[in-house]
Amino acid sequence: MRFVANSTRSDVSHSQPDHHWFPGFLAPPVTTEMMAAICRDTPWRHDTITLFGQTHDVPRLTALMGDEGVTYRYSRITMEAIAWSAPVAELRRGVEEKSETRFNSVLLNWYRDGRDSNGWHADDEPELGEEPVIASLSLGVTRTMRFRRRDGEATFAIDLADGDVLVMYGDSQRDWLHTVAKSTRVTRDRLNLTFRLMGPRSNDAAPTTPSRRQ
Ligand SMILES: O=C(O)CCC(=O)C(=O)O
Repeated sequence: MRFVANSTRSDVSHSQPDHHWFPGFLAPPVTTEMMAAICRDTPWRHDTITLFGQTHDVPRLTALMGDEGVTYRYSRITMEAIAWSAPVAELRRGVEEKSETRFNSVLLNWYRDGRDSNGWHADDEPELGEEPVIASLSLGVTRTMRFRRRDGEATFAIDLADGDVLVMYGDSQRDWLHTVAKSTRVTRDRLNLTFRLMGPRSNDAAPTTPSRRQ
């Protein structure tokens, strides 16, 4: 894989989540080939979620890959990690090198078109620990990721294009929520992989903040 050198590092400030953006970290044809292989070969889940007494399909397809024994629970959905596939393991190596961070799992989200989405939430489940570093790789059509501070004092948005990596640090999950909203303009699909380091969940407690997603 060939990786780009340019990137944008945020200032640590109140107005933006602490992040490092590597636009075009991967380029076509690698992105296209990787996306096709992963979408074709992954055993996708289509979970349902119950919020406020109503049950809905999760508006995207998902999968969790990782080291043996990794489990992730969000919004009352439990995912046991399946083994790393060869292309995803290769992407992990590249993303770990770029972010200088080790990851033991990845949550894959396949947005089939603009009707698919990811609701407002933070990745703040107990197994992620405090102030986790999360690296997000996007493949396929560009989608906007929006952030809003939990205290309502700032918003921020970033267009994530094919091959971009966004590394989120420290305050990104603690002080901010994020979403990928539905868009009638988007007619093609996008694959997003968020690499995480997950520890065991120390108890069965729910997350301390109401950061549910749909
Ligand atoms: O699709 C994205 O860029 C965001 C994914 C996300 O928020 C998550 O997996 O927690």
